[in-house]
Amino acid sequence: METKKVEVIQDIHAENERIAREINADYNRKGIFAVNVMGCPGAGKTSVLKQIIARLPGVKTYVIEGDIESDLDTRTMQALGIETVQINTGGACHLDSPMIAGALKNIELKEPGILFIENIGNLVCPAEFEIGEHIKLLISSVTEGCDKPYKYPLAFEKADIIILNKSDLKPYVDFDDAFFSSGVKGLNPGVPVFEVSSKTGQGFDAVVNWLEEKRK
Ligand SMILES: Nc1nc2c(ncn2[C@@H]2O[C@H](COP(=O)(O)OP(=O)(O)OP(=O)(O)O)[C@@H](O)[C@H]2O)c(=O)[nH]1
Ligand SMILES: [Mg+2]
Repeated sequence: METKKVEVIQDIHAENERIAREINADYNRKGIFAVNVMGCPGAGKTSVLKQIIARLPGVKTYVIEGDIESDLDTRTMQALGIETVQINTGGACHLDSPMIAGALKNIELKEPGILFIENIGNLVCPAEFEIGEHIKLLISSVTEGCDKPYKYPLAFEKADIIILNKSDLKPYVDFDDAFFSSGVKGLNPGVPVFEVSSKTGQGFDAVVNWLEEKRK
């Protein structure tokens, strides 16, 4: 029997974006505002979400936690009474829309509200993949250094809002505010940047006001 080699070339990004559009349309039907939370490992994504959600008592909130392994962050959120589901990628360094579609089978978005999706800790790949979100929230922290916009530009370029976390640690690290700001402005002029501390809660009221305005 003759065998033939068949080459199948798929545009992975195009398929990812097609599914992302379907997910987004479903959110719109349900009155869900979806936030893709990105940042490097340990930037404070989970800590920031705890602070934000605590300031939204009248709003139904849901969380999807993305991690390579473990359900530690999911357990943290569930212990606070927040409806949360876990995605474990088993190695992949970013979430994609098929993964989100799978997770959405495990969480019923019954009431309108906000869905926060904590992406894999990584300052590179998550920015390349749409996952059906309405906005991308990038968390950077002073302990990472002020040069990150220059070295990892895509995440800063694509962000709709940037949170600069761990401001309480500024006295202990060399963080050049002007250098950070001009890096951000060069990539993404006009993006709002909020400086916060998830340890003290400082700066979060302004973040929540911005999110609520954006959701409207
Ligand atoms: N001092 C200080 N520590 C913080 C702040 N935010 C987070 N941390 C600490 O930083 C560490 C990492 O915080 P997480 O919220 O787990 O970070 P993450 O980005 O969710 O981490 P991954 O999910 O592992 O990528 C923890 O020990 C937090 O307590 C902050 O504003 N100030
Ligand atoms: Mg986390």
